[in-house]
Amino acid sequence: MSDKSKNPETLEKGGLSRRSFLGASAMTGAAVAATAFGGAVMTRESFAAAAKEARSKIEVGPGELDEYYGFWSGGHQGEVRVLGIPSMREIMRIPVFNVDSATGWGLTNESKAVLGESAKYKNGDCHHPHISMTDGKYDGKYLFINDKANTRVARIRLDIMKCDKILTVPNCQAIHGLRLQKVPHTKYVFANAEFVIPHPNDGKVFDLQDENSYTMYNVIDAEKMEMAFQIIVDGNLDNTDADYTGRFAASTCYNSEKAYDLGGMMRNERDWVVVFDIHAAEKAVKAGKFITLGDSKVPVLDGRKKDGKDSEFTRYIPVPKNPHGCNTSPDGKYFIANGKLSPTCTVIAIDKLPDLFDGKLKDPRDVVVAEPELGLGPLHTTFDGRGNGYTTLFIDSQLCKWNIEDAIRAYKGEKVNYIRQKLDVHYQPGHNHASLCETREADGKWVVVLSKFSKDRFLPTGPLHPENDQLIDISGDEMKLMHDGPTFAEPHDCIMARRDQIKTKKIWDRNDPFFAETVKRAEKDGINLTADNKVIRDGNKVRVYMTSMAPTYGVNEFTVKQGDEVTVTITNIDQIEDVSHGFVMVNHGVSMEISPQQTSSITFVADKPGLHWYYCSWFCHALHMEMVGRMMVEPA
Ligand code: RUQ
Ligand code: CUA
Ligand code: CA
Repeated sequence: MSDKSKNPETLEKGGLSRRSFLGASAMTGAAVAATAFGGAVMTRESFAAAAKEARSKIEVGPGELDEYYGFWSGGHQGEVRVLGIPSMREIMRIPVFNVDSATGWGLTNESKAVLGESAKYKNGDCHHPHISMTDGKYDGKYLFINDKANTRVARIRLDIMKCDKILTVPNCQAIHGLRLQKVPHTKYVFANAEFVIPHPNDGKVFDLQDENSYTMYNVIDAEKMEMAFQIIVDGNLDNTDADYTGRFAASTCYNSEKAYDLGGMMRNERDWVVVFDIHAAEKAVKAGKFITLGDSKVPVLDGRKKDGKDSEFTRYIPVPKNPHGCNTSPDGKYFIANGKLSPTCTVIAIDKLPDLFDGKLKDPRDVVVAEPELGLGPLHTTFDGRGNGYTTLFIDSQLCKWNIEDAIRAYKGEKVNYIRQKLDVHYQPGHNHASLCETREADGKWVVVLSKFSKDRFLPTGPLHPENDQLIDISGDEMKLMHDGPTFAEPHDCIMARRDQIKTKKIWDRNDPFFAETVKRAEKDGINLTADNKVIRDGNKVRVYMTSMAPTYGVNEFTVKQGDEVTVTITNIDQIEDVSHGFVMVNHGVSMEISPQQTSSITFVADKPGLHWYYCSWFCHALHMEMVGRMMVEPA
């Protein structure tokens, strides 16, 4: 990196060509810093100095810690990744909707209990990770994320960084947009079901225009991870966000046409943002004004227009063609809908919404206070807490910084330029996310732009390329590109919290609910998990209980009969931070993690006679290789 930044090849006589500009900024972001020099001829020295400055800002030296936690959606890979910002180093992975070979997620009994019914699905598609809040600030308790592929919402406990609840949303297909209630605290998770489906979906009706074909806004009790209620809407639902009063949430709809194909979905010049009055919806549920669908007991409210009349809890605000992102400004004033097929963003004043619901404002467009033209393909907007929006322009491959109050003045007819800067990003950006931008504490330090294409930015990896998550410094007047971060299988979105906002456990608590069911089962077998090493036979079910302590298992051999169903339960009695053990039964598809003071269990069928080794898969000791045992299977 340092060699390249000094390479005169990246400089051309009289300034930088666009091509070399890309090459140089790929390395350090120095070329972007160079734009501040107003096209002046740069010397090799000034170029190197700018590059050095950029590097020093993102460098987190050996032994130093990052300032922010970043939680990255793993896209259709199904997991969540933990990164440090600004280094962009990946610190950890949290399996959620995927099967994970290292930790045994999707294989162990504890993880299967979390996955429930949906354990049968081996795939997921996460988009939107969001951290729970109290009073509009991250409280560091949970992270929630959607699964578009199998219509689920998952919760991750941030103290242990494990998924502890997964809910399959009933009566719907494809959870896409997901956000949390910010105020007074995250009582609800709001989740958009994207696709319109017939109700009941029993194969008798396939017509999307049928009045019983619709999709729903899902309100989930965040603590119980159970459905609170659902709201039927007109059109479909894309992204959503909530306000800072606790009363309103808004969602974009790109398919007001209820069409089934591209041409149809682009027919209307305007689609809409639907605003939900959550308090009014709660009231309607209390008053019993709901229906239920099929065997589901979840209250379902009808938020569609009837004969041109709005429901008590929804309003539809027309906005230009096929909007995508929906973002609340951190001052709590605006919902911003991103135009996608229109070069504009629509700014909705949240303080005008009560009048719209009360009927004092007749035209729903009266709540729109600005519609700035930003560039081609606006997808998502993030904020610096200093009054600026940063909108990704998918088609232009740019990040556009603009001033919200100036855009409002321009909408009123004043001659003001609201655009502050456009920065090239690489390439085709989707989401972007600024540090703490979803909270009252938006601090305007970093923006990550999640680019969908990386083309030539990394060493080639064959036809499939990584995505490129670019780190941009927004602390000054100029945005400066700092880092290119390759990522796998489309993270879509990420979130950053200050490191002091996330408090993690060093080792497991023996009373942790994560393995409480396993502890109960052991108690029934009369086992003290931290002391006993025992094999219990129960017909053709064999339960092997053992401890682990580096570098040995409490049980180093056991015998079963071919065809027995074997459950191995291991309690890691090591107390030392970072001494995790693993358990792998060779040729049985069995693998799991057992971290200090954790109990993990896994069940399999001993279907092959003979001797089968098991071993510790997590390097735990100088004698880690010797941490082994044997399962003897007697032929049936
Ligand atoms: S969406 S690239 Cu799945 Cu968040 Cu906009
Ligand atoms: Cu225990 Cu390696
Ligand atoms: Ca449309």
